[in-house]
Parts: sequence; C-alpha cells; structure tokens
Amino acid sequence: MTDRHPAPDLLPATEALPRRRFIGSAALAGLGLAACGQKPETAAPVSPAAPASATPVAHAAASATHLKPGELDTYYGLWSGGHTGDMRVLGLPSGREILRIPCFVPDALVGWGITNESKKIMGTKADGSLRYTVADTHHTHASYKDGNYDGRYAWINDKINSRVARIRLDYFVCDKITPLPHVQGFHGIFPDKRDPVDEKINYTTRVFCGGEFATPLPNAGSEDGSTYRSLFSCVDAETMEVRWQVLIDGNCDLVATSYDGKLAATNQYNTEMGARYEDMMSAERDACLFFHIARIEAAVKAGRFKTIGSSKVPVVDGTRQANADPKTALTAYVSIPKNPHGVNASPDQKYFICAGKLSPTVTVIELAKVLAWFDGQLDKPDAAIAAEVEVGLGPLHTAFDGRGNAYTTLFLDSQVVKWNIAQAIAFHGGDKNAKYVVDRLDVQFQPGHINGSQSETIAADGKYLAVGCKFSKDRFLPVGPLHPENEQIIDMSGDKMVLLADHPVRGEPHDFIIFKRDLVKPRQVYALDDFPLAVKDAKDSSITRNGRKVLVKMTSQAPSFSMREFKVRKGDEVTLILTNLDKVEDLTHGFAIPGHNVNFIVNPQETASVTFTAGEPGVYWCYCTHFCHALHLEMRTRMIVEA
Ligand code: CUK
Ligand code: CUA
Ligand code: CA
Repeated sequence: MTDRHPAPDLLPATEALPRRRFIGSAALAGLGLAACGQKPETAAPVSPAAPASATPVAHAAASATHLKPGELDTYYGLWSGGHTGDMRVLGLPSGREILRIPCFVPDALVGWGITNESKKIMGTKADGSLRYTVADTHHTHASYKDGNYDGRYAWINDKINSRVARIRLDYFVCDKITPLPHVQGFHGIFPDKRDPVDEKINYTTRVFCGGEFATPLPNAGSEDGSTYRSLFSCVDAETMEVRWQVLIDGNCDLVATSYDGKLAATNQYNTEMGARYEDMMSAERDACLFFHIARIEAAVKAGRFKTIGSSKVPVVDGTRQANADPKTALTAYVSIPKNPHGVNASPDQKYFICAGKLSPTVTVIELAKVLAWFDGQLDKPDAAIAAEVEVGLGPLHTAFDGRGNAYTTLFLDSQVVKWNIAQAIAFHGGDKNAKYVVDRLDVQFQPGHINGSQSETIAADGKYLAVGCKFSKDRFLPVGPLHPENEQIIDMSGDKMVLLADHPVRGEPHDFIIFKRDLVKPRQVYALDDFPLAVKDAKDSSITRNGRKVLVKMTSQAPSFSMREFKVRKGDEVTLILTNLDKVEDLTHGFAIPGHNVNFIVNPQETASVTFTAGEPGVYWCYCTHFCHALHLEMRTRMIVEA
C-alpha cells in the first residue's frame, strides 16, 4: 500500500526505481504527461486545486505507517462503509484494511443475506426474502465505560432505511438490527457514556439516533408541509429496542453525548424546516439542540407522551414552544451560525464543538452552562456559547488531541485547521491578541470526517489523525471515472501536523473511530454451544424428510464434509445446517451449491444454515470455497436431485 515493495519478479526492467516513483511515473504516463519533463517524484498533481508544492511528507515520520512484515498495528480503526452498507476494520497507523463486517447489505464472502441466521438479523419479508438490499452507513461509535471504549459493542447507522446495527466486538459480527419508526434519513448516532441518574452505571446503556429528513407524522398519504417533523430516537444498548423518541423543531444531523450522561445533542442545519435547499439555507443561524436525558426519561415514566401511527414507542414533545420554561424543559436550542455540520465532545468533558459549514466559524458550547440554563440560572440557552470564531471555509467535523487543541476539517479550503480551544474562548471574550489558530495542513482533497486516536474518549492521546477526503483526484492510479476516496493519516503529535500517508478506500466511509488495540479482546474461535442448531458430532449428521421439507445436518472438518452425498427431490424445500467442527484458529470452510444461489462460510466451531428450493434433477457438486487444506479442492459433497 504505502512503501511496500513488490516481489522482485514483479518489478519492471527499471527496477532501480523505488515503487513510489514507479507508481508516480506510470500514473503520469497513463495521463499522457510523462513527457512534461518533470521528475516523477516531484511532478505536480494534475488538478489545479493542488498546489505545486504538494504537502511535505516527513519521511522519517512516514516510516511510522510502514510496518515491517509480521508487525502489528497499535490501533484499531472502525470505519463506516458508506453505501456498501458494511463496517470496515482497519489497522492503524498502517491504514491496512483487515476486515469488512457485513451489516445491512448482503455479502458474498460470508454469505450474509444467504444464511438463515443473517437474514433473520437483516429482516425479511413475508416470503422470506430480504426486506432491503441497499443501505448507506455514515457513523460508527463504540460502547463506553468510564469515558473510554470498553470493547463490548459498536453501532452503525443506515441512513436510507433508518436502521441501527450493533456489532459485537468479541467476534466482530453484526448481531442485531433495529428499524427506527417514523424516521427518514437516520444520520447521526452516538452512545451515551454513563447514566444521568444512577451513579453506578458508568457505561453505555443508550444509543441516540438523529432523524434528518422531516416527514408528515404519521407519513400516510398526506403531503401537507406544515405537518413535516423529525424525531430524535433513543435505543436500548442491550435489548436494541427503541425506548423513546422526541418530536423536535428543525432536523437532526450529527449527534454527540456528554461524559456525565446528562446531555445529548444534535446539530441542526434545517431549523427553517425547508423542503428545498434555498429554504434550508435561508436563515443566518440554525441550532445545536440539547436533550436533557433524565427529564425525558421521567416524562416517559410519567406518561407524558403520545404515540404515532402503529408504533408503540413513546414520543415526548421537544418542540421550542413546549419547552420555553427552563425548569421543566426537555430540550434547549442553542443558536449556531448557518447550516452547521458536526458536533463533537471535547475529551476534557467540558465542551461541544459545532462547525458552521456555510459559515467559516466553529462554535464552542460550554456544557456546564447548558445545564445551568436547564436549572433556570441563565436567561437564554445562547448564554452557553463560550466561543464563536472563524477558522476557514466549510468547517465540518472536529477531532481532539487531549492537549486542548481541536482539529477541524475545512471542506472548501481542503485543509485541516488546528486551533486551540482556550485561546478561541479568550479571543471570543475580547482578547484580540489570542492566537487560536495553531496550524493548517493541506489535505487531498475536500475533507469530510476527521478523527484522532482515542479522540472521543477521556484518553485522547494526540498521536494520529485520520481524514476522510471526499475527492482523491490524481492521488492514485487512474481507474476510469470512479475514483476512490482518499483516507489520509496525519501525525499530530508535534506542534505542526505532518501528512504521513494516502490510502485509497472504496466509497464512501464518512466517519470512523480509532482506539488502542488492547481495548478489545477478540475471540479466535466460536463456541459450539452458542448455536442452537449446532451439529456437535459428525455422527449426528442426518437427512430427514417431512412432506416436501427436507432437513440436512452436516459437519465440516478438513478436508471433508460429513456426508459424501445427499439426495433430495426437485421442488423440495431444503434446509441445510452446517457446523464447522474444526477448532483451529483461521480454519474456515465454505459451502457452495451450483445453480442454487448458495454460498456461505462457517468459521471454526460456527454453525450456519440455509434454506433453498431444490432445482432441476441432476448432480450438484457442493464444494468448499475457502482454501482450508492441501485437499481443499477435493473437499466436496454431492447433492443429488431426483425427479
Ligand atoms: S456526514 Cu459524511 S462528511 Cu454523514 Cu458524518 Cu459529515
Ligand atoms: Cu474446506 Cu476448503
Ligand atoms: Ca439552515
């Protein structure tokens, strides 16, 4: 990926060229620019947006991202997969992609959306087929304990179909998916960090979900614009049931939570509640909307809610009008300049940062003051604004280093700006000598999300930043009209940011988190007993018929399946249960049936099942698709379909 050398026999005749230079010259040749006389390693990118003096790369620092063969990364990264609907696991600082975890969309490697177990999680229609095969994931966040990740769960959103998926971080698999009622455009997501009432609960028990697109409520035929509303939802972290929703003015975009568990917030870019973009950007100020979690829970308990349509989820009233009295308010609307994007909690636990997007400003909101407003000590929520300062064009998302600095992406300027929160507050307070902008770094190009190692925890360590650049333009070999995104890694440990590496990624990840590798304890082998359908011994293999339904129980153990053949009849509804009895780490088998749209894998000690209709009479070689053994190609069984 970065500096890794290909095997010698893959090198071109001019093998004296280092790989980086070879790639550079090949790319230029492809673009017809090789004859321009510039040396490949200094050739300016073709795009006019790129300065000729491309961002300097400190080679000593860059070597930090280059792991020697066999060396492991020090951080995990969980990346959302965008409209591939999966979650991706990266190792950092190398940036190597290690795993894709299918969630919302079928996956051919695993058989996600093929096995009965995965279909049940994904959701099916009455006929057993998948309810959805598309998704759009943006944000992923993990469960907390004492302000740091605890390695239990991660959650990820599906914007299209308003579903939240949970990932178990012991097996790195999706185990539950919950649809949010009456929500379209489910965008921001964030778990709470502790309970607002019970001191003993110092870990995540709720997940908050922002509804971005307002619709008529209930959305049942009428398109009267005056009834369009958005909902903010709370999902139980364990049961994954929707606990309650809040009816709001405006919309939800991103979501953040305070470290004390008391507040959740969402930035709002459409306080106008407009249906067209001109309307959505007509106001000079929008808002950051705060939710008082303990009061909302109390309102639900006291029955002060309604329900919408057929949903039984309690919906409390969080509109401005119903929450004018701070002493009883469930919500507080803090005004933020024009169409803000991104809201992030600083690791010192004191502030939320909201970025202006259409305004060149970032806003620092002091959480203690938001709580003071709820206590009736401030005359208006805007009194919680600690700073509102200009940082550059198109500010979107913010990361932290744990040393008092914030790093905000500037979409239009194609930069990351490093700014000091205390200095920004001083400047806003009237100290015009306060220099709050510390550093700027050009990135390639148009950055969206940014995150730092441990950034959204109290253990922010200020080592690495990752930036999700929406356009890669000429940073990689040209591959036709569709370009990858460019995920860049930055060293943020010094005063100046240093760009370390570019990585092409398949579109389009949006958000991600980065945390220390020892915070998760992944298991290498499944537990046989965790699967109710497990075929625990090869001797238990069987085929049983009940009318047109046939049940086949089989095991795999390299290099064979427990049945050499099995017979069914054309049109039978066949359910095949396969348990992988191999206990060796990494010894996965596959099971594919030609002509029947069946292919899935079973990991060591895992059980999976498929149900399909037996096709035309004939012999079908069911074979192992996952290279497992010297006799992998011989690892087969026959499905014999009789007339
Ligand atoms: S949004 Cu994509 S760059 Cu969905 Cu988090 Cu800001
Ligand atoms: Cu079993 Cu390949
Ligand atoms: Ca607006």
